[in-house]
Amino acid sequence: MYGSDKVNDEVASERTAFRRTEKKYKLYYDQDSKSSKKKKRPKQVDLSEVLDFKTISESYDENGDLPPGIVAFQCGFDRPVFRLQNCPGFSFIPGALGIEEQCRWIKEGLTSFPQPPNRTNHNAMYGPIHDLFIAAKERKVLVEDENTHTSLDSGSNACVSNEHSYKWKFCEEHVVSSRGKTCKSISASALLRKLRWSTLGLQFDWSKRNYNASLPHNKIPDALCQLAKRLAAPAMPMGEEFHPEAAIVNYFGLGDMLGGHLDDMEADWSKPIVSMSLGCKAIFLLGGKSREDPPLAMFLRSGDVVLMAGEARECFHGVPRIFTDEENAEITPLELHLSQENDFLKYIRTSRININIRQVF
Ligand SMILES: O=C(O)CCC(=O)C(=O)O
Repeated sequence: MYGSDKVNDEVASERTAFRRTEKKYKLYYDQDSKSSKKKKRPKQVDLSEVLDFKTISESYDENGDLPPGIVAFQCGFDRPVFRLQNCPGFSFIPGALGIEEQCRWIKEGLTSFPQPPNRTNHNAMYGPIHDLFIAAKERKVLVEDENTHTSLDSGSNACVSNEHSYKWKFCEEHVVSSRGKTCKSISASALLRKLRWSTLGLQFDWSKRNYNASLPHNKIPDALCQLAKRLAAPAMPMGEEFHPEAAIVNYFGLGDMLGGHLDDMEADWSKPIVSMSLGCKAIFLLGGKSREDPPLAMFLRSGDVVLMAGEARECFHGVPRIFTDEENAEITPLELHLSQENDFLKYIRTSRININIRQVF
């Protein structure tokens, strides 16, 4: 594509209603705080139009009131499931996961889910990385091992992938300093901050935008499978059971966003995507079948679950913003539960994890 076409395309895509709403909520900083030495201040954004299912749920519990266009169902949970009249197949279950469940999946999301054979965004660069969270906790450094006979200390990541030959190993900081500038290295904590996704069950191949059954994989862990089946129930076609076959785990840090997209690589769109939110509050945009349809913005909090099935599977959606600043982070209950587990707490105070579970076939 010629450069000018690309520029024109970008300008055109910013004109879509979805893109404009993304830009409205995306994190920007105040100009003056950017250049000064003071802490950067996030630009104030008007959140008055963002749908808040927490307050909707509270007022529904109190007096049965619902805003226009929203309906509530009792679907065998101890709380109502909310639906939108003009988006069939979309369901929102505020606070579906209790605090202990949230803590459990935050921990798994950081420890077992990114473990090989599950792939992460780091695979392309470093090959499979084992025990990233532990390495970050132990302040280790991932080092390119040019000499296989070298005496780097522990945690072998040496591997050969389809694309390249990799020999990266975690080692102690002092080993790297003693080797000087001759080796490529990156700290485990920087890699943890840069972790964007991991894939469970059938592995999703982002380069081909498809599931690749020939890639080595483990089944979705049974506890996650059972939870997804229970959560999927309100969105399942009558008499059918959800079969979780793949999950994508998204990790969001300060300023990260997930652009508007469709999840269209699964065979049967009558089956829901079960999407669980953990950690910092976020804004979710639910658009229509065209990027030109103005999306509806709603808050997603830790413990909330969204189901997208049927027609809702054809709707563009994305996450333009997470709130890591103290004013909006709202993770106090998690802080109390994780107070003994400082490394998890440190991570989740400024991050969000989304686990979305899919039936592929
Ligand atoms: O982070 C979220 O809540 C949405 C994730 C999502 O849309 C996806 O992974 O396809």
